[in-house]
Amino acid sequence: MILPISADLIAERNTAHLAALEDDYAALGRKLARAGIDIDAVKAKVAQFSVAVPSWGAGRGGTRFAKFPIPGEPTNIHEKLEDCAVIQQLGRATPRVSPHFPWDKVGDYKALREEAASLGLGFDAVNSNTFQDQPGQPHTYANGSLAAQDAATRAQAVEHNIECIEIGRQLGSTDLTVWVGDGTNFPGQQDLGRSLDRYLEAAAQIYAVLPDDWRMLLEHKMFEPAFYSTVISDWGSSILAAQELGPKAKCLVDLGHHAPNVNIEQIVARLHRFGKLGGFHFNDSKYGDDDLDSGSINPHQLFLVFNELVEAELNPRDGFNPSYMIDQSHNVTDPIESMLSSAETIAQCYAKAALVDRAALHAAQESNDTMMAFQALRRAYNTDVAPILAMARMEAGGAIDVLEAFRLSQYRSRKAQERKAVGLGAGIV
Ligand code: RM4
Ligand code: MN
Ligand code: MN
Repeated sequence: MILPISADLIAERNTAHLAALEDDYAALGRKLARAGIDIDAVKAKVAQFSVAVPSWGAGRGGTRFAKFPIPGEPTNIHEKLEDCAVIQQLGRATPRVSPHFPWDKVGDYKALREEAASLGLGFDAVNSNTFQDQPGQPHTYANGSLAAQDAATRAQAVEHNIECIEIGRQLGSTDLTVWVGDGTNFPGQQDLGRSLDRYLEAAAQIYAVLPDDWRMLLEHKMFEPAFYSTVISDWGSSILAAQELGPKAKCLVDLGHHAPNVNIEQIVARLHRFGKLGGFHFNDSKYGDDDLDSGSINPHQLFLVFNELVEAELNPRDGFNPSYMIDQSHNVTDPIESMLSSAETIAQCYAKAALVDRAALHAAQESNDTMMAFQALRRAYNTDVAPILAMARMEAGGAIDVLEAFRLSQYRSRKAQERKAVGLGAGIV
């Protein structure tokens, strides 16, 4: 396996940081031991935690107004895989890539799978795209896809999802994530009940061909591109649809897809209660589906979400095995740096949630001791777990200081010499 960053560079920088890391790790280990926690056990948990990266996240994102590409940005799935390999090589928490079709379309998927494997990567959930028209496509998605009034448009959208399953089988995926842009911009534009009927009927056709060991992940979103209503607007619509479709249909929660201030950790708990939590898309936001870097605005919310995910892990229902993915749009940073930093933040929140003294929390909850229940969470949240992550990363072959190693490698400027420039324009990717 030939990885993109020099192993010597990583080893040299790790040697320089090792004494300080060992010191910090030992100090934290003593502190945790006083609370009855074995730091090596927490490190072992963190070492097996992973989150997928989206192939499209490797490119610079944009807004409706503009996109500002950087030199050396990837222009196709092969270059995106190479960038994802950098993230995994340095950070060791992102071994899988989630592809999006037709953005990542190639002629030979067996070869693509081998190419990914040669870079130390596998594939995660496949994402279908029926929110954009493609050149030469017979029917437009201007008025929706799975919920469109036009039967031929719906059939085309179903067909595309079935093709995604077929591609995913070749890539080794076992999840199909379905997010549709269907909805309306005007009251009265569509019948709210009938559009859901059409969605359910079309989704059932996809579900009918889903392999036995696959899941169909329904991703809700309350707005954008439609601003008055969306067909799968919230977790309620999502779970109803998933329940109607069957056991292989689950709900996927994207942090940015709710009204402001919605209690997302409670949604996680609710979906889990009914065995329907299938996946999670991590990002952060100030206003809506901003797709900012995870934990950059509200790290406490991310921790509280993980607190519920860890509770769910300890009380599994219906084979709890959520698919975790970063879903961000990197408009002003180098996407590799953002994903390195985000994967670390996400794993930190997981580690903090794993530190929560569950016995103390549950006892306080049982006795209505609100302050001590809150303190059980606060103690974990206030613990700086960075040495645990860095140690786990280093032991797995990654870099103690991921951003430093990335910058020293000059990877991006090397790619700027090799890769052709990406086009200008607006858009999400
Ligand atoms: C949507 C949603 C989907 C993602 C697209 C690009 O808002 O988050 O998960 O595939 O954006
Ligand atoms: Mn998403
Ligand atoms: Mn989104």
